[in-house]
Amino acid sequence: MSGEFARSLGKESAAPGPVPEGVIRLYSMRYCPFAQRTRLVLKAKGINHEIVNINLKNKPEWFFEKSPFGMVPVLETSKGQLIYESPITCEYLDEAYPEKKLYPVDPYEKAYQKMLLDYFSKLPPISHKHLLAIKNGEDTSALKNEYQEKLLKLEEILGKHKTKFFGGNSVSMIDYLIWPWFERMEAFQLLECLDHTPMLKCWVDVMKLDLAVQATITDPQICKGFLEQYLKNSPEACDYGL
Ligand SMILES: N[C@@H](CCC(=O)N[C@@H](CS)C(=O)NCC(=O)O)C(=O)O
Repeated sequence: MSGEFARSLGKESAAPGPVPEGVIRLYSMRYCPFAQRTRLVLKAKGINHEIVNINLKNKPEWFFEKSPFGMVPVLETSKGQLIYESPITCEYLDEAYPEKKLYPVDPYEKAYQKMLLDYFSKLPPISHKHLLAIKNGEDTSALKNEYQEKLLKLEEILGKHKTKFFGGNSVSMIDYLIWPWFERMEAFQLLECLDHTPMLKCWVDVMKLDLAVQATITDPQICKGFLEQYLKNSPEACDYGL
């Protein structure tokens, strides 16, 4: 496994060569929460992979041949197949590498995790708006309340199921798919929203013990530093801390 902490490739870079047999490549960015989903799944399943970091503020032209919208994450196989959109990359990995399945086998349970993901997908845009509002010196209380309210529904689910994780008593796909935004709550200045959701707070604590989470976690202060640079559109943002 290589490339995780490598500097990102920018406009002036040459496209990397073909993906070696027996390896899968991930085009990523060290601070991207969507790409972290894919990195979590790669780690959790112990898949042999390499990472190519992309400078999203100074993208190489060749990257648009890998990713039509110029976004990470994208997976590339040794056959040249390209897979993008983070939930799709994660599901692809779970099916292409079937040992240690992360999605439940039961069709309803799997559908349930996808419905939960659909619900969760309303949260990241709120946290992003919250960050921009702070940057612009605006009042953020309404956004904070909205975020907190959405978290209550997740709290309700944990309470109803009486399980440590969202898919049962061990970690599964849905936990990894939503984790990156919980890791960033401090950097997004939303941590206090967890004060009203004690079971969710416990879930955060147990997630921090997971080895894949530990392997991909970023210190909140470093994440804050990155965000400041990213919001300023600095071409150095994606290599912050290197
Ligand atoms: N819906 C996409 C979102 C991915 C995404 O927003 N990635 C961001 C980085 S965190 C990106 O590539 N941004 C580049 C751009 O918007 O130009 C997914 O789930 O994979």
